[in-house]
Amino acid sequence: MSTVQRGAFIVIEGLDRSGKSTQAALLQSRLQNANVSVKLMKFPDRTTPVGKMIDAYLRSQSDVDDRTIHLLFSANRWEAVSSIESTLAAGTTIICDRYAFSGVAFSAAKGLPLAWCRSPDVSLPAPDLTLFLDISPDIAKSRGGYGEERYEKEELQRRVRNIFHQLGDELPKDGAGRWAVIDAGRDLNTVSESLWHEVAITIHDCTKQDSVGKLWQ
Ligand code: 2DT
Ligand code: MG
Repeated sequence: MSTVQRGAFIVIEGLDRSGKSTQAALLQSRLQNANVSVKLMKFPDRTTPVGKMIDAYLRSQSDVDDRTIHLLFSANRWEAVSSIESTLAAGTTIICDRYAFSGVAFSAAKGLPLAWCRSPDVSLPAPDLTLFLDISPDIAKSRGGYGEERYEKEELQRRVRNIFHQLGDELPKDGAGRWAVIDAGRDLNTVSESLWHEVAITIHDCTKQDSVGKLWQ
């Protein structure tokens, strides 16, 4: 029996309005054109029962205690783990719009202790590559649609950005599990080219590894 090379687990992180969803879709079609099997995922996944509670909270239709909502965001990732693992094992690359770094950054920016925020996500599948779309909160704000949901406030986004950088600084700049900072204040095509460059390296390297790593352990 021939073994299938596993897919790469690629996460896109960044502030609201940094272009994550647009770039994830561009990356998906570019990979498809290159005959790479690819699946798009996004967290929070608002379609599951847990995701529906998160959605109501984000749209301010419900109030949930800070620690409780944090654990729901984490649960929303854990409920996807078997699907992530089987997708990668089947040779399909995952492009994931937000992940555990958003989980820690937003809750810690609200004032919860960083170590506490991290712990429920420890040992989730570790991304092979995290692309951090870095943008200043004032540029993000000027992109429109800002302020519709909870968390879309400049002062909070500033704190979130700092924590993202702190989390990224702990990760390697090269090799497995690396964190790549992408200047997302540039035009769409330039950003897309940068992402493509990073992704191509990871997909190439990833085929040499057996299984996906575990986050923060
Ligand atoms: P979107 O705008 O991407 O739908 O995100 N968030 C996200 C958290 O607070 N914790 C998490 O674990 C995740 C994945 C970031 C909606 C908001 O939810 C925040 C923005
Ligand atoms: Mg949003």
